[in-house]
Amino acid sequence: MARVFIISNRVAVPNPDRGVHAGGLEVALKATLRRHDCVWLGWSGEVKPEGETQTRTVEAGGVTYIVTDLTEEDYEEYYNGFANRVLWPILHYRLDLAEFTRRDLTGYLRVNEHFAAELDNVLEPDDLVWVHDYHLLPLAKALRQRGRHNRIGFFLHIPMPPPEILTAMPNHERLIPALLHYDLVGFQTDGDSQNFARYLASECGMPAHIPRRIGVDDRTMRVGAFPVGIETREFTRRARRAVRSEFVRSVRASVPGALMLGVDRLDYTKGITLRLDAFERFLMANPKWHGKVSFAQITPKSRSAIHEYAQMEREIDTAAGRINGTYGDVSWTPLRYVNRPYTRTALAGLYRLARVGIVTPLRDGMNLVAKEYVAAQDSTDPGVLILSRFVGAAAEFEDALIVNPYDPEAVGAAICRALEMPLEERVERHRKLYEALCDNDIRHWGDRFLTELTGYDMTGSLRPNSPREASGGISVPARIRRRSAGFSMTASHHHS
Ligand code: GDG
Repeated sequence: MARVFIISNRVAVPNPDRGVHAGGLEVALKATLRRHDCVWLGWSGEVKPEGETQTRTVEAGGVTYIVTDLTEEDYEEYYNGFANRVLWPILHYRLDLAEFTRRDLTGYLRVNEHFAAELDNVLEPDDLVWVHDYHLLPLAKALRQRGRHNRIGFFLHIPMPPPEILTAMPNHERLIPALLHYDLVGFQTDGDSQNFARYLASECGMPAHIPRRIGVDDRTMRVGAFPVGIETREFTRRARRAVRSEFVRSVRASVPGALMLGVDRLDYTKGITLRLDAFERFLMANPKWHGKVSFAQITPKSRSAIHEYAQMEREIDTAAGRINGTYGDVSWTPLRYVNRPYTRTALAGLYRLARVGIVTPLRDGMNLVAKEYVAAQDSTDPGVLILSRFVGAAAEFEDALIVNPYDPEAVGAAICRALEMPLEERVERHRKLYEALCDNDIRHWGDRFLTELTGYDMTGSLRPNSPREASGGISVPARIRRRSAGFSMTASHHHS
């Protein structure tokens, strides 16, 4: 039977010693891993001296995991270098933070070749390949160069900026057109798909309108939006249970008045400094709320090896100290800023406790925190979501309080509006947001992508011998169908 190969930078090998943390991709792929015969290949997370790296195969829970170590050079050039110092900032529209070196690009291409070689050792001709995220843009090209004709799909979890930004990336012409080697390229939103189409038009001579079919070559490449969701009902149940826990009770007892909550990896894309600025302006403009609202910002550290992150850490620390110093009282700490991670259950309980969820990234592919916050609410007395217009989730969440994160005064005013919103309006907004969540549950995400990739109905198990037309087989929620301006094109290999 054909297998589904999932390829990503990190691989979530189940490990009882690892505790309760489930990686985001693991949750997103749970249904796919359960329903199909899957092999998951990627970096082991270990860095070894040259000559000591290994590739290991582990079987667990019906899934085969193939994990490979990186050398110190790989880790510096591919991961910390090109992926996180060039692609991450540029795809998040931050040209000012990109630090390009040829050496890092070479490392990035080398690790992609290494992944392709590992895959080439084990791939059968009818296996499907599903590649994830910006670390592995050129992987299909590397596989095609090894003579592989498998169906290969790619999903980008982070934003695809417009060509005006993308073309400022040194060597973009080597990397972005390499995506034409995939059979299907998926993005979080239609906006991202359209940005990619505009790049293909301006840089690869493809027609400027979103085409159904162009070119004359033998392979059709399709592009579409596959917005990532969460396990909605499971998360609601978890939050309902968690809010009764000892931990959440003790937090509730310690907060005088309402709680506002932010949860983000410590990353400059998340807009935390401007969010603190907004909170400060809210406090300045609304003395009546002093002593009656506390803002908890949970921010586990990430990528501390990159100096932009260390600098941002210092900025946030300074702002946090200033806010508490200026507005705090012995009996009231306006801001609780913490860097430690919490369990998923503790987070679910805190979301449910919070009267306001504040999600104000400057740019984000989707943002699952916004979705988790909505799922966690009590529908009879829900909290209010303040949401940046620049996250993928905003396309599905029109009923949140949508804000421009670059305008701290407006965000400050939204905080006040959220805190004072009448019950009836909160219930109505939450009802619509919850409906949007259920329309796009993560359980269907993998199946939608794989169905589109193969043209078979992939909602059950793999049936490679009974092809059905994709249009008859895909089960796409109406809301997504309306929004999905997918398109196909016939790719010519000479573009890359
Ligand atoms: C990328 C894209 C896209 C956070 N703190 C803790 C914790 N978390 C969990 C959250 C959420 C996840 O991490 C974060 O997901 P996001 O979507 O918000 O952001 P990224 O990590 O940047 O993810 C993003 C996503 O990929 C999926 O495609 O939505 O746009 O940037 O689930 O709950 N989990 C635990 N403790 C914490 O302290 N257990």
